[in-house]
Amino acid sequence: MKISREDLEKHREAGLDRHIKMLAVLLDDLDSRGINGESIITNLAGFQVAIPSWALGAGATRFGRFAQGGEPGNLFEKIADIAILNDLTGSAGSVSLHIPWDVPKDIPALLQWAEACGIGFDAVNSNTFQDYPGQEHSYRFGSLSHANPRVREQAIDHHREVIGYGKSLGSKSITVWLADGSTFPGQQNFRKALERTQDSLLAITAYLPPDWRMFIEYKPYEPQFYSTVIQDWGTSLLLAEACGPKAFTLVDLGHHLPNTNIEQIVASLLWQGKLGGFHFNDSKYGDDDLTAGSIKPYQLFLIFLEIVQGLTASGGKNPPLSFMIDASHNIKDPLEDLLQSLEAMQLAFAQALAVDTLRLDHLQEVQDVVQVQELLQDAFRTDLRPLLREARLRTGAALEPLQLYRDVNVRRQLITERGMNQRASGL
Ligand SMILES: [Mn+2]
Repeated sequence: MKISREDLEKHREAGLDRHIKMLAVLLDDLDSRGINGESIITNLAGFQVAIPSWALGAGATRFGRFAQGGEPGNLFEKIADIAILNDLTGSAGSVSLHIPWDVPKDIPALLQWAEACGIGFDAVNSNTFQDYPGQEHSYRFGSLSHANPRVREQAIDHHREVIGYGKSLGSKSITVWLADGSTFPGQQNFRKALERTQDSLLAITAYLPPDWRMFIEYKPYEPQFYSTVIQDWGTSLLLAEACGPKAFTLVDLGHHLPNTNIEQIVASLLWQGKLGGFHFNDSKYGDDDLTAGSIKPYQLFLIFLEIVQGLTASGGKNPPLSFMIDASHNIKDPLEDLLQSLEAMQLAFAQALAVDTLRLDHLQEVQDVVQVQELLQDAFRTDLRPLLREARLRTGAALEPLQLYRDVNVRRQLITERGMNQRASGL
């Protein structure tokens, strides 16, 4: 299944008149406020987000799973699904692989297929939070932090293997998220667990190719319920500092305790030049893995504002960021959910770019609390979607990705191709 050139052109033509009118009004309005809409469009057209190989099928909770059919049954079909997202949006040109859920078997064939689909390979992800058939040691009581050196060595070896796959596919980074921790007080020596984790990460860093980066993800709880070894951004930053210039902190929006000021974390990490990237999602209570921007769109805007401002202020000290989605889709069509996440991220990026940063800086200096709020909320409340549509027009994508997805009935076509019962590996 592929979006046909003909369907895409028909769709773009049908919406063009309305789009041109709306864009002209918006550009005029922005111009009168001293905001360069054209430059926002250029930024949006270059904005890229990696799609996780583990989030293309129906997700599940502890209580059940509700598949809708047409799920990709292998990595080739997953890449085909991502190509659909990319053809519709122009902003989803890469996949983030999860090993061993998606072990590439025939690498030359995979590379050829990905290239034909216009999809590249972003960060590879390791997995030591489950045991796999044939594995010698269990990760029941941890992996990189495990008390038994043989378990740690097995986990380090797994990371070397993941980096090896990434190298052969053209990836340039690995994301490490550990489930290591404890579920009961006293179960684990905090200090020793952290020390062992640091040693293991150093061994992995030593194996990284020169042009690679390692992203260290943190999370306060779950699957362990009393402590997590890498519980927060501070712990991740300590480890990234210890591992040197190739190591960075990764912020997953769902990996915080309720009401944490994530935008401030982003600012601090950028200040130190140690922010590697993001896993985007949204949540109400915990690590809910919901559609980006579905619960707290204002927070998403404030995070992007810190990204825009922080990257500029860092003057190249912080390398370009990796934007990835890490979501799970329990009741929505996974591809529709991802389209909504992409749209929300682009919109938040546009809103952040629509803030007059010189004026913001001035208002902050003179402590005009009221006008600061006006300035931020003005950018947030201006409907900037015509800029997104224009960016998509220019990259050859759809004016309204979700509408075209529905109009050509992608899911029904996928079900016809793949059937109802095929199950995608992943969350
Ligand atoms: Mn994540």
